[in-house]
Amino acid sequence: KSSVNRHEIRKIPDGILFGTATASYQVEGAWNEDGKSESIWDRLTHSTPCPVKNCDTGDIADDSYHQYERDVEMLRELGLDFYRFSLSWTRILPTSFPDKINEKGVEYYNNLIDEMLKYNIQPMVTLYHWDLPQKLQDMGGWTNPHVVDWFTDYARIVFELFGDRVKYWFTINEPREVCYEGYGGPSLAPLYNMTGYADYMCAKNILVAHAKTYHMYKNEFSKIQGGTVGIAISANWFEAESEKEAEAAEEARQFEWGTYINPIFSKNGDFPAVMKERVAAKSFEQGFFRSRLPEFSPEEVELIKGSSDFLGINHYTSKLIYRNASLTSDTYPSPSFYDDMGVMSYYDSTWESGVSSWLKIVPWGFYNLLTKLRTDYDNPPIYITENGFSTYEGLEDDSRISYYRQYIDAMLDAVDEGSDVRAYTAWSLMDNFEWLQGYANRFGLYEVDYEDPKRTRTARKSAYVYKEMLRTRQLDYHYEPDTTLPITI
Ligand code: PNW
Repeated sequence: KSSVNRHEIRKIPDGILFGTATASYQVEGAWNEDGKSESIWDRLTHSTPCPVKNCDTGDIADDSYHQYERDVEMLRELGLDFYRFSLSWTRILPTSFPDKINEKGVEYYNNLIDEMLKYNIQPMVTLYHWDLPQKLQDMGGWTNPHVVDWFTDYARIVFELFGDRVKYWFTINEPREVCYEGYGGPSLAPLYNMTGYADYMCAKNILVAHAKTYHMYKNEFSKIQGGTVGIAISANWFEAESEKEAEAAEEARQFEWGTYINPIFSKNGDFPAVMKERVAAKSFEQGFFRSRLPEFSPEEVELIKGSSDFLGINHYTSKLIYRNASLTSDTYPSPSFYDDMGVMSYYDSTWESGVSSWLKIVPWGFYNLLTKLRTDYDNPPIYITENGFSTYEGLEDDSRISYYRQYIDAMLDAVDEGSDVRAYTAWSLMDNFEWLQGYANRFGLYEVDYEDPKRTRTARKSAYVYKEMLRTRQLDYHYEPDTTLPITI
């Protein structure tokens, strides 16, 4: 564990870019307008009984489809270097395939990108942030190996349409959540709930799709367009409960994010060794004829290795890890991802919590994560693609301000020791559709009024603080904004 330095006033090194992020389904609305077709989140939120808290849907969400000018105005109010947003596959390609390009959808993204560039705010664009075309899901979605072609075809269209202006690309947002929460567990669309099989199939396919997209860009677009391509991987910190649990904690890290980081960023590539051995051994024990974890061919290992210009990290919180000697098949269903991993986790009861029960404030975990990534993967360029805190409604969000200050402070500790952090992204620009939690949990620097058909956005106190931090390039724990004054450009 590190003791995070709490400087009273801390200089933020030049060169780190600052921005905020959102995702298409969480903010756009206009779910069936202008030719957009159905995604897995449209299907899920429209199903009965409604699976989302308060039966919320993203049908209208923040109405960003009609309010992109206001969104860009907020980026300007904050003084951001960049804005990270994602594209809706079904808005651009309503058939899922490249045979029909939806001009209205393309126009929306052109407008958004051009409006940002007018004010020198760089677009950082995620190709896939969870809203798969329903039609592709009907054919197995990320568990079908053909998804590699479906995804690279879509990516090609996107590079052709927007690559003249977009220089930062992320292929996939959080493969771990797509695969585990969507196909393994029951907490994201398409709610497959087939852990131990479907999550692993998805993991393989998503990594191959990512790598092929990366190489396509490098081979066919980068010379003309000159952009960079990476991926955004969720990586929380897993700390050993005590010294004797060091090995258990390392296994948690390898299963939880090594699955996706190791194949791309390690020297030898492939899934982590401990994971391959463990899942194979368990599978044979359980009577399978082969490992439930699909293998990469040697060619695929090479294809995936090094297939990112930078490592995007979404980081929110930390957990404590121990191995329970009496871990039985009742602890976790068997087979399952967590049974394969074979360790227990919990939150220290003294850690302060956000409104999301999983979000505990543990800034030193962020420092430990960045330190580990630097030493284990030869100091890759890192973009913090998400970091943020949830509250209920209300403009006075001191807990969010405190979270941001402590996490950025911890990040700068790692930077001082050599971590190559190039960008920091606050999640989120504004409140939005928080997946199965609906609109109850709020992550925004700006509050969104969901009672108001216009979805009016109002700066929270944290927006003032973030703005001042970027303006002065200083982290100041004592700065108090005057929120009676409007936030202006
Ligand atoms: C992110 N965890 O996911 C998503 O990328 C956003 O769309 C979402 O709104 C945001 O978090 C807030 O929930 C997470 O393991 C992935 O702690 C993993 C975790 C948390 C959030």
